[in-house]
Amino acid sequence: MEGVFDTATITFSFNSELLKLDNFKPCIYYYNEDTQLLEELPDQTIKDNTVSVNTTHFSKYILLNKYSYDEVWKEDIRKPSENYNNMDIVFVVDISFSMSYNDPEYIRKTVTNGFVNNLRNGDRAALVTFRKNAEIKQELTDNKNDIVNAVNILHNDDGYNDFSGTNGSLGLYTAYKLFDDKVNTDKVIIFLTDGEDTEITYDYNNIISQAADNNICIYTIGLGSSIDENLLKMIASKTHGKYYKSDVATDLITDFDAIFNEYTDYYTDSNNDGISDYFTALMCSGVLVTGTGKKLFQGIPMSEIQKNSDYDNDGIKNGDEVKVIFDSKHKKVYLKVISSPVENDTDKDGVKDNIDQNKLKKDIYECGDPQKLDLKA
Ligand SMILES: [Ca+2]
Ligand SMILES: [Ca+2]
Ligand SMILES: [Ca+2]
Ligand SMILES: [Ca+2]
Repeated sequence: MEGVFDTATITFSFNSELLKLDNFKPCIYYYNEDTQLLEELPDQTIKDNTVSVNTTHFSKYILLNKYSYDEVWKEDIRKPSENYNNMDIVFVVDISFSMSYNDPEYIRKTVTNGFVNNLRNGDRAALVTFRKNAEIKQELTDNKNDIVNAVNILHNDDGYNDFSGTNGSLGLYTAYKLFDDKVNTDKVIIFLTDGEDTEITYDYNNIISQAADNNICIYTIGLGSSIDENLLKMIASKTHGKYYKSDVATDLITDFDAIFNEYTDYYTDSNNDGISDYFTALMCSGVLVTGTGKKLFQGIPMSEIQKNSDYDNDGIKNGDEVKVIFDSKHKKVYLKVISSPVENDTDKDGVKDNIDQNKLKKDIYECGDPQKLDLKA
């Protein structure tokens, strides 16, 4: 396009049959070449089978079904760590009276201690309990014995005193306040409760946004049948954690195992390719995708990827071809592509990736699945 413009109107047309579908909402996105993400343009007008929008910048635009694109980003993915170093973890444990019948055997203690005993050197843990009040039973420490001792002496409320009740918000807030500014440390909370709050001291939305802003990842576990599932799911998804439901106390064993395995995979890079096992698994299952929604390792068994560090054998490690990125503006964890980790000549120009100065020359690679559409201004 020649000349200088202040604004222009872009209009896309689409097959009007699509409007008969339930989950169809046409939406124009701008392809940001720096971040490789698609950005939804504001103030779009849909009329019959066309979508129009005014824009001030000229680049690549694409028309997509908003429902499908949003669907791609539905799953909870932990943010990539700055480095693979240490973790601070706070266990927040419900000791309200109802726990005396929901977890009479104190399986809470066994699973918490199991987790603590398997932490790596340099990791720190803390323990907070809550009922109507919240108590710090152990501040962050790398001394596993101190944590285990604190866990061993916790006991349930008797149901008939000034502190009887459930105030998860206070427990969570107390845990949040325990983190200091130790650098290069991942911050995690495991929040276990068996009931809806009888009292709410702190607004959950505030706690969630503060936790998210400070890169604190919260795993939530709901035990039994009187939990507020929607709340627990929301806390987890907005902080890049995960929600688990334990129907009975023995389910806590599986749930804590799952969280522990995720923790291990998050820090382990078995094939030394610069991508941790946690993210590799998400790439293979098609959950972790590029900014335009392209699935890079999908269909390839994880065992194949893990055999060596350079899947396509072009002399560049997988992790030097794609980077796991967190974009704070759009709150998305995605893959930024330098070159394809599954093709040794990404742009098919006859020059292999390891010596190609312009690996994405044809410039269409990133827009694999949602195909690029021409600007019609
Ligand atoms: Ca790896
Ligand atoms: Ca490679
Ligand atoms: Ca390659
Ligand atoms: Ca090439």
